Amino acid sequence: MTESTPAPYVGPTRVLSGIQPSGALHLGNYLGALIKFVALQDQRPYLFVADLHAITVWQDPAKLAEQTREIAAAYVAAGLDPAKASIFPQSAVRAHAELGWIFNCVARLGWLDRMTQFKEKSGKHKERSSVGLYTYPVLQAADILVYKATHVPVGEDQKQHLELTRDVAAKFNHDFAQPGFFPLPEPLIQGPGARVMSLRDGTSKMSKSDPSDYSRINLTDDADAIAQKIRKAKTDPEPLPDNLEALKARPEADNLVGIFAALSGETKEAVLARFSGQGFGAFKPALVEVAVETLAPVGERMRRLMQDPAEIDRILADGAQQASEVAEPVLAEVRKIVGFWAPRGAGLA
Ligand code: AQP
Repeated sequence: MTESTPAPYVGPTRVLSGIQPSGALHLGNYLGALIKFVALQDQRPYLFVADLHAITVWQDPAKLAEQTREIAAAYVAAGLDPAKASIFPQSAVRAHAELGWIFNCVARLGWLDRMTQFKEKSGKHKERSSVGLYTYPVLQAADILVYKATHVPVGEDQKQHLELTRDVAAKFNHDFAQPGFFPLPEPLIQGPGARVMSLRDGTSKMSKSDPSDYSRINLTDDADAIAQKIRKAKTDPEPLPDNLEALKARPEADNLVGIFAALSGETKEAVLARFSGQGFGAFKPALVEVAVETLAPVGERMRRLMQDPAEIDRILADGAQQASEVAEPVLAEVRKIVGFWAPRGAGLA
């Protein structure tokens, strides 16, 4: 990639992230993203519902708006306060899409060719995938940079996309001779919940699109469903070890220990210190307890919120207004930097 002019970004710290309304949220989304959003809410984060990203694969138009409300409800149910966090649909702030196009002309094909998520999602049918799925990381760069966001809490699967965002920012700053115009945003990934794996296969990511419902715990699962899925989770016959190194060759055990640690706010070492020498017959009931205690109330709040769609719409509309107030001036600056036409004498905003 092109070297950027090394000039620091001088601007406020700004936190931003999003989740796609492409299906039921699961424990991976909760631990990898939602609880981090809540922990950062005093920084007044911008949190969007990524509907433009969701349509990179087919979404039923009759359901998309409802799915969007569901993600907004999950944000609030997880503990986000709309008075602190701006919660909004991505498509309601048009500046994302416009900056996305400009960034399509900044990003290089070679960068996108390296994106592993496209390879995974397109599978054997690359030619039949949408162009949007391919350029998804470029729109993601626009989502972030249109707010000049500096910090992006995400799960580990998004690390490569965040690197691309930094490359886009650096190349834009360099090509248009605007050192420090865009920040190079930092991903916030750390923690035992950064990569939650399937309950059926410790080597694949817990995912909305996994055909097996037993591979994931959905945020809307009730206590019985959570307990049953954990009881049926794949494990091995060995007792838990007393060190992390010994977990490495046991992906399913490693995953359950990581989930326990993330749910209880402990380190994996602390969990092992408590359970080493014990088998899954003892560990799973303890995991059920902490999972039900944490997740069941979130699901319950989500169901209650979904009964008041007008309130969710109000939150989304207010959030979109707040987000536009930040994004529009940045886009206006970008349009000027790129050299787009504007009436003579027109100001920036
Ligand atoms: N398994 C996971 N562990 C930790 N974090 C995860 N995230 C997703 N899966 C895990 C994080 O959740 C946020 C929102 O993800 P998304 O909905 O935008 O898209 P995704 O990563 O594509 O989610 P899925 O479940 O894997 O959906 P499908 O199956 O449709 O591809 C992101 O911060 C992500 O890192």
